[in-house]
Amino acid sequence: MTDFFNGIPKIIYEGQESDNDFCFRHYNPDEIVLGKSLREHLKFSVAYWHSFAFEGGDPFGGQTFDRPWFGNDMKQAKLKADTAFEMFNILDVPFFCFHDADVRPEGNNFSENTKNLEEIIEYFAEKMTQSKTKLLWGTANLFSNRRYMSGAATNPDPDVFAFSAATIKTCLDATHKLGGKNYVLWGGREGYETLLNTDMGREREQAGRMLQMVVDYKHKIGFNGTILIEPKPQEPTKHQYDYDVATVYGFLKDFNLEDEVKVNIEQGHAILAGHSFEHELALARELGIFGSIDMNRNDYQSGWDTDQFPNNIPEVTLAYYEVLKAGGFQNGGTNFDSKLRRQSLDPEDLILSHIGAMDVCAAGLKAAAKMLEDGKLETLRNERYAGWNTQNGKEILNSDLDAIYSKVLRENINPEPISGRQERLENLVNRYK
Ligand SMILES: [Mn+2]
Repeated sequence: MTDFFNGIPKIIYEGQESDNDFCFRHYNPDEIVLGKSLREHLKFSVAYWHSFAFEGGDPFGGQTFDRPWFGNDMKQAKLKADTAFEMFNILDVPFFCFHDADVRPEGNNFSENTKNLEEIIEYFAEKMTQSKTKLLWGTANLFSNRRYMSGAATNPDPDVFAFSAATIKTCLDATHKLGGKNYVLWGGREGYETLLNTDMGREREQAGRMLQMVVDYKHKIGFNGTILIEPKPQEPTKHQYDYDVATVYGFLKDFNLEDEVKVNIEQGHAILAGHSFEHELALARELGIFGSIDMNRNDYQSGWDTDQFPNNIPEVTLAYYEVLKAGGFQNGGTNFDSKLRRQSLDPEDLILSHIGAMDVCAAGLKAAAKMLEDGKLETLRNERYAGWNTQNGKEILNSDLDAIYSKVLRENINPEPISGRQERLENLVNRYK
């Protein structure tokens, strides 16, 4: 046992009447909603990078947090793992996620990185035999080290592509060994800073080829998890090739990967792309590529990817409404890609941030479930399209311009506009709590 979370009890559900800061008010993991427990619906996951590797830096200054595991040796990496698994236990979260660079010391070359990763993965494997917390997904950090400054798969230098591909192999192996449910590719530097030095067509081809290799390797080793791409439009790059769900779908179709790869959708990235979270989730569901979510929120004034913990129940409700309509998570889950503000220095801040986020998500999911069960919203939506279910609607879709032209003349078709009833629907949605 470390003494980092000294005095903080295991967090249990006490309900909305409780006055205790260290309890759940909405998240009762055993509560059954739509035939499934909240634990199974929400599939919460702690993000290793934000909770244990983030030092508190922002564009104006560096480290504010002072954690006993900060440093670059194996002893500290193991202390970090000990503390992480203690937090998983305090929160009773079913999952966690990591990048290679979050968990192992940085080596001087590829073989040192690999040796360090293998040693810490061995340590994780041992810890996981004593823990209820499983791996939601693993990934490779192909963006922080200076070698990736011009991209990983999309780098103009083939040797960087090779280093990246070899690193992904080690991270897929690690994810497979730990029984991960998914493997994520987030192309933090797969884009460009200026078109003046960029061959966009070639870089896109490289990204497609890398993804094909990842999918081939997944099948080769018998990894049953899902391969996920995480869309993000830009920042710090000017442009990323995996801009949003629609762009990623076009990319997957282009490289014949639409049946192999799904998306991991982040609230903050959806906002950066000029969409709402529910837009991205609904589109992924309609396209059949919904995989998992990175739950967080962006600050709506500062306008950049602030990765804050979610705290807005009505927003989260609309997101889980789309998740439930997709049939819920299969391999995916709710990963808190959320970090403390740099002034939140105390160990208890790490716990309280997750308690609040888990409660907000639970309240949102319960409201979404009521909305879906009640069916009023879906009924009103279906009514709006009812014409398409008639013989007339079907005939129009199966017709051609000439025949439709004759029909409009013959039947003197002269449509009357019908209200979209937006305010009525907004009032309705706000009734569910
Ligand atoms: Mn983000």
